[in-house]
Amino acid sequence: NGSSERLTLDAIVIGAGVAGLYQLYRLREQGLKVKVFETASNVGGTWYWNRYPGARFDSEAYIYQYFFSEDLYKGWSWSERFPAQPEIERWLNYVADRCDLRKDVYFNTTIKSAHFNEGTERWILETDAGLTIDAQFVITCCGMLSAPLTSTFAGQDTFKGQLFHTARWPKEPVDFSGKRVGIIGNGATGIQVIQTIADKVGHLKVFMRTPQYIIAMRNPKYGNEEVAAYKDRFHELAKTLPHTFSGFEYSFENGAWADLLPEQRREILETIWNDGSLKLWLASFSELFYDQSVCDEISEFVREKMRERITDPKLRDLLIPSDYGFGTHRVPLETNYLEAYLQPNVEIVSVKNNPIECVTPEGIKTADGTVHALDIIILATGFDAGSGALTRIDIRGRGARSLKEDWSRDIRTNMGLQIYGYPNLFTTGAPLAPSAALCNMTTCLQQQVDWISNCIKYLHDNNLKVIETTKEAEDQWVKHHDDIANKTLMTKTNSWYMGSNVEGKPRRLLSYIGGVGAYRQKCDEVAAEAYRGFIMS
Ligand code: NA7
Repeated sequence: NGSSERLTLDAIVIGAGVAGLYQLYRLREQGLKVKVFETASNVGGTWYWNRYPGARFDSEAYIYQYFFSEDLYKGWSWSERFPAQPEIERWLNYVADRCDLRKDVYFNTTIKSAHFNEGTERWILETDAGLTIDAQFVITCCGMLSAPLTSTFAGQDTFKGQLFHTARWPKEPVDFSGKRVGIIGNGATGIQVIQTIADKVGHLKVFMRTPQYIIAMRNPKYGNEEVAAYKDRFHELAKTLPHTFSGFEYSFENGAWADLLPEQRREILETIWNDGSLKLWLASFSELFYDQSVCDEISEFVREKMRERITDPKLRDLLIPSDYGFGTHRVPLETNYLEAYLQPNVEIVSVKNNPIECVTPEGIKTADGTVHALDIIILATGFDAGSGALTRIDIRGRGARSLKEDWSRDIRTNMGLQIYGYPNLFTTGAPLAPSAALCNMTTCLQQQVDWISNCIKYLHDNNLKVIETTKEAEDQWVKHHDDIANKTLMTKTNSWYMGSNVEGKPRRLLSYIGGVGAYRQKCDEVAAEAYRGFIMS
């Protein structure tokens, strides 16, 4: 608005989601003058934006939690094992209210640029509201999956009906009754939408390029007894979660695949399958991640489970994956997803060999020239993961180097916490740290926020003003990350984890896969050795 208001802060936090709220809490406790800037009109981050039908946790609610306050944990009662978005959004509002966080958040305000001033060694940030902020530290809490791919197809703006990306879903209810609806995308998001709206729409066309392996979500409701039982486990969970492979409750505890007889393996897989959670992926057998023959066997186990529910050979061909392995993509949890395709009003349009060409005023046009007439188009087409939220801000470090340009060549960080050339910029949920399903996000984000907060305290206690990673330490981390990643099957397939869903994006596994517990230990060691690999002045 052209005003030249200026705000001077010790620290600015970008984003008021799971990480940003806790980061604000921690830095305020440490006595810093800190404010959060948030594009949305309220707190919640992912859980504010993703209000599409069927959005819910794939993490058990009682572990997708803050563990810094027993009172906070025990003051909230979940209604089921994997609650839906409205309940999650209410919970984050409860956290904001209970910790009195809202007063330090600027809502409806987007950070457009963040430039490091080498003269003052401080950051200058500009908002879309014309506010200038001068801050010593910048902490990005922008989320791993928060930059939606909203403009995937030519002609989208010519469409006469309604068109929504799932991560920009309107607050007002969408009326599906009698409507011809098309959905593009059947990842974790698309699956949740499809199974939820199939019986509410007139006709549903699912434009499917790659079928998904699935895990049946078992989602019991919680009564007083279940709630009391998980609340009793607060200390145990707080102690164990940070040291597991994936920040979930479960660890690999079934022994080595090779030591077991086929019937023993089968029994273990059946037990885990019947429990229904990401455990089948993240804590059945670690060999799944790197041994092709184990991956093949577990893939066949899941295909068999899918075949039991889908008997029509044509549907089986369309819905059951055959050309990649289970767990090399994110595995979605589902409830009656496959059964949605048994309804007469639901149809699969395979776009594997007949890709979508464009959106027309009437609907979706495929390469064979067919125009599929639609009233509503849903884009469940995913995100520019990991890097997108940061490259959409004009971030400039030493020598005015641009993060967008740096990361257009190669996406690198030191432990996902700092980037060479960008002093006093800390990142959470960033590339090369464990995140998004390879970590239960609350576990990893709290650990990262704690590390950053402790680092800022260390600087303060030692009368230091600036911290930045050395190039060597960043190189070492990238190499360590790649060494582990390249042994896994995840790097041999295409998915957002590898950046392959965004044209031209440098290819690298975006999430650290060495394990959450191991990552934490490495971060702690660096801190204990007076921030080895970082220069402080
Ligand atoms: P994903 O997992 O990236 O899924 C995107 C889906 O959109 C996937 O099925 C894609 O098919 C499909 N897609 C994208 N572009 C096209 C085009 N041009 N044509 C056809 N189909 C297309 O995003 P989600 O939102 O489901 O999940 C992201 C993460 O959020 C999830 O993993 C959880 O961690 C939470 P493709 O597989 O590329 O053939």
